[in-house]
Amino acid sequence: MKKRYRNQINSVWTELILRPCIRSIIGVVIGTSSLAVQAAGSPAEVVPAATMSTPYAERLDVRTYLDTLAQEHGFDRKALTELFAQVRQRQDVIERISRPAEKAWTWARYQKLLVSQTRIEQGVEFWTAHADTLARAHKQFGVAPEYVLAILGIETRYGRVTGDFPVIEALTTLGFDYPPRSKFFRKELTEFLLLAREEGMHANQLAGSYAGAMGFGQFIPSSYRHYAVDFDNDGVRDIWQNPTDAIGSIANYFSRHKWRGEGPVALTVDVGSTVAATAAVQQAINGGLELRHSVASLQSMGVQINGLAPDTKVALYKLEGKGGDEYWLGLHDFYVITRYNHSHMYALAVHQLSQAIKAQWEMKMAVGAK
Ligand SMILES: [Ca+2]
Repeated sequence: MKKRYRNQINSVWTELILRPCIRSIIGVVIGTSSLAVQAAGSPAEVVPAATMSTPYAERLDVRTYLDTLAQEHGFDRKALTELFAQVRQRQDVIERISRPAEKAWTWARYQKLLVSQTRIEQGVEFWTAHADTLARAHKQFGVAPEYVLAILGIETRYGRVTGDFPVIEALTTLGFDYPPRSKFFRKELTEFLLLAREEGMHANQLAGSYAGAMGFGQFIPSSYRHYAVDFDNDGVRDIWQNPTDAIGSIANYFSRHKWRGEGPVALTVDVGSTVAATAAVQQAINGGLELRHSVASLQSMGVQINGLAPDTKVALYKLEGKGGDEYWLGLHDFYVITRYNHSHMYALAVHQLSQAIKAQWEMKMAVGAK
């Protein structure tokens, strides 16, 4: 669980939780990396009443942090005090992050929400509008348009739902008043302040998710700093407003996480009930995101796999689909998708949405060619 927050955080969570008006059905989180922050305590436990009444700029822990920030990164100490004097604690941020994880979500439900016809059609629309940029990203980074689109679709409905929390308030609240993840979020707060300075943006004017994920692809500040690219060469990396930069940045993120762009991403496999019940297969199922198994080793357990080399590295997942249990193999690029959001259901939704968008796009192209 510890590393789950390294990269992306928000995704589906934003849409379900931050914008209940848009997704009115749900008040809970689904199986994305957002789950990582759910673990500890109720809001009442994690926010001592005494800290709530003291403005951040006056709190000793915050002042110490700002001292360090000024020393280590050369920020003007007085400007930091002025900035943080405007930062309010956001109880709603703590409430959202503390909400019980929606562990009960089945794959069938998750899939229905994320791999929807609307999201497929909007993906084709976005492809139509940005075909040249997507083709250029494919050429430069080796990531096919449909995968970039699926990320955009699942994270923010192609830029429609990017979060409206002031990022500095979200990250300060979580960094100082949410002990279970304070170290992580305090680091992201530092990254955010560095990012704003580097990009010439006002730190108190930038919006994102409750957890500080920003823009079309919901990059957290450290991801933004490390992976965002200026894909239209205007001198600014803007993944808030600029779809061209957003496309390049997502493709770059995948590329930097060793996306191959060849061979299968995920495959269904047949696991009979007798085989599924064996101790070896039980142990192999849902055993984390790393590709711990080889095709040969799963075959030796009785899993039916065709068309893959015996030494192919895979992970085996069991999912509760609409027609019953489904077994899936995740391959190399499936693992890469999980670097964006540490969840096998997330990766499978991205993969399936990508394939559906691609199929519809090809159909559209075929009709257009006639
Ligand atoms: Ca740019």
